Amino acid sequence: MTVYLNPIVLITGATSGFGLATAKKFAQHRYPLIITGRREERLKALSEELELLTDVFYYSLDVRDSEQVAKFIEAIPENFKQVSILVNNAGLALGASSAAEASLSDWHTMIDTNVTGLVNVTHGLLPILQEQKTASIINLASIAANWAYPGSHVYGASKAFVAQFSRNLRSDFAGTGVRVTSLEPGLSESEFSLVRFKGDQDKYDQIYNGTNAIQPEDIANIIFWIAEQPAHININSLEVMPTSQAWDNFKIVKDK
Ligand code: NDP
Ligand code: 8X3
Repeated sequence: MTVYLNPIVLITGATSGFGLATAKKFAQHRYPLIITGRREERLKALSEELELLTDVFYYSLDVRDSEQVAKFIEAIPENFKQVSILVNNAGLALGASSAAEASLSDWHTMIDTNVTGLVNVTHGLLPILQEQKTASIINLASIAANWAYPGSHVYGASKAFVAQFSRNLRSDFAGTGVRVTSLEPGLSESEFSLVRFKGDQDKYDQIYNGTNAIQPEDIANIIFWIAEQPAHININSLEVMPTSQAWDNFKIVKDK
């Protein structure tokens, strides 16, 4: 059985955006990879590409389904089992209209994916992570965890869960080798906003055109940097925006 010298990295949502770029980044540095997502054909293609650089195990799964997650963890081959870097990245936003017009099913999907899915994977992996001398859990939260904006309702709240869950895990694992980070990006270009706007390219362009937004490779570099910190350092949270994004005034509305 191959025993790897580099830490084994597990990435959820590796079929696009941040997860895909992060898989490529770790592969360039020869870290063995476990990549997941629902779109199997993309996982297969990515695995074939990255196998030129490192060993890859891919597995198609829906993080919302705790039974699928448990089966997946059981199915990890022995030589990939000792995962020490978990990138909890799978997630999505659906809709950006006011809460009054939002669909309940979209709200459920965001909670099921961003909250339940992340919890499913984390809980399943914890026994393995705790066995490692040093382990990292890097959770993708968002600036929406920290700042309110119209149309963020359940998405922002689901990411606030991720940020607070990360801090709470830190408390539980203080003094152990398990490190936990809440990574909180702002405006970034990926399939994220196409998913959010249900494929509406015009809405996507209205937001991103001319903004010089964060790119998936920027986030991959940051994730790699977090994972590479010396064992006694824990990056608790890291909020990152493109220079073209900043806060605005509080909204003041007149009485009707
Ligand atoms: P993408 O839409 O490009 O990627 C999302 C990934 O999540 C895909 O690989 C998708 O794979 C996976 N995914 C979604 N639902 C599920 C599911 N039920 N089960 C398994 N995998 C799933 O978006 P980003 O790369 O931009 O987003 C990655 C993370 O970063 C998300 O958590 C997002 O909320 C967060 N984020 C994004 C920001 C942005 O502006 N882009 C900013 C801040 C945070 P598949 O469809 O194949 O299952
Ligand atoms: C995504 C960033 O600003 O669209 O998490 O909420 S934002």
